[in-house]
Amino acid sequence: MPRTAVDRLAALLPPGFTLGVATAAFQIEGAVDDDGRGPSGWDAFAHSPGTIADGASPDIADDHYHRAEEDLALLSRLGVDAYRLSIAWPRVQPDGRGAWNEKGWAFYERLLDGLLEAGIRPVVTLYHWDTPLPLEEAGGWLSRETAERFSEYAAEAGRRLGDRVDQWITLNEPATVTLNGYALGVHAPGKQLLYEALPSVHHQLLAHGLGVQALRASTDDGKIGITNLHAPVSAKSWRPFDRLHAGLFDAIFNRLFADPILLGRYPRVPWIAKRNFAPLLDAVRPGDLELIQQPLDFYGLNYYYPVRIGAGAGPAAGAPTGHHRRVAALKRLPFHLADFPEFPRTGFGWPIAPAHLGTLLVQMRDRYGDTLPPILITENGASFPEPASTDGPIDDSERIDYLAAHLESALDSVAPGGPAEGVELAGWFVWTLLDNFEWAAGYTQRFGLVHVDFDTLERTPKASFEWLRQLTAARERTAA
Ligand code: IFM
Repeated sequence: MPRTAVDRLAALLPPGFTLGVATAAFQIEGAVDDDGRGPSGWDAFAHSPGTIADGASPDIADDHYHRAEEDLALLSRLGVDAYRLSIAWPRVQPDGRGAWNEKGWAFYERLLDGLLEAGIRPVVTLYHWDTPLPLEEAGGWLSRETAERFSEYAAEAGRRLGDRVDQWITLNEPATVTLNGYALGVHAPGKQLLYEALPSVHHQLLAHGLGVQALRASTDDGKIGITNLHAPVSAKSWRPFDRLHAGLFDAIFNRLFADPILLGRYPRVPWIAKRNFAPLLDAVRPGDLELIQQPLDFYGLNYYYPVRIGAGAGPAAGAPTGHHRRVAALKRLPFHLADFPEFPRTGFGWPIAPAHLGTLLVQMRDRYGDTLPPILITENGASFPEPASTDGPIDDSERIDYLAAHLESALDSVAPGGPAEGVELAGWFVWTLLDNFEWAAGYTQRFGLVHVDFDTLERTPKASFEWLRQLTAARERTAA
């Protein structure tokens, strides 16, 4: 009998490979005023005029806080090995310092218990961008003190939840926080500081290092890692200035965050921008880099699309891919993101380039060699235009194709004889379970395996949900 595409893909999965789905608290929980939660920098930003594409509010989002049981049932039906969620720091510590909010912790305890009962391993991100507002107002990641506060929060999370968490992720995508939040101002906290945003890199990395130490001291269980966003970067042309700026973007986007963690040093930057990095070096104190380079159990990697860079601000000085605002800082950038006319695009306009995920894994091995822990692809997924409401499953075949092609590219790349042979690829998480509040894009970009009607909050699994369910089931059949 001929094997289906799902069976073929399942047969490629190595034993012990984790199949999971990921979410983030701020994008799904809603209930922003419930049970003692404090406001975050993102609440404040999203309620400022003009920041969110559809002018939407994150206050309800998917109302997951009140519908966690229903969402747990969906996860259970999906048959995934692991679920990556994040804790909203302002829900468990409204001021970002001092008193803990017991009701907030109780919510996460219930959630983790529910996952364990369903046989799903919890993967917990401590920081997925929702800084408690008082900390943001005191400087957020521009202030070294935020790293100290984060380490207290990490210690408490380890103490309370350590016996239930399988894998801890300290921070999610510090690059996005620095670039979109502090350099360009298209995310919270909306600052347009360009290179003056660089201290936020160092303080987040410091928070990571301190957080790893705090978790190791407060819990014996659980593996620990961080999640970085990565993209293979190429130049728009062979012209020296395009290549220099591609190197600069690569240093800023990829190496600035991975090198200190894995190699214990900041990367070299091309001469064109050397002077601009003074604010970063000024933030570094003796011993910091040793602290940042903590031994890790895994390295979380998020991949969505490759990047092509050209010198100069670019004809339209357009917003970063998928962002609606043309903020002033963009016009001052010395480079721009160039098109990929050869690739189809997602709803966000992101190029669909699965082979580049394989390339990225090769790059990680070449750059970091033996210092590279096992890699977990902690996010991979795509948005496509889908209706606001639906009577039945949406046939999101483009998403299925995107997911299958990316998973296959990653597996082929690390397989014996593959170009990234030697990289230990431990798992892959789909972004994301539910359509949700997609940051500055509001509710305009649907990434979910499950459709959410944002008026009724009704959940309807899409065809891609059924595809992932079949993949998890097929793997069990293959193993049997
Ligand atoms: O929704 C985000 C997520 O919060 C972080 N990584 C990228 C996703 C898609 O934009």
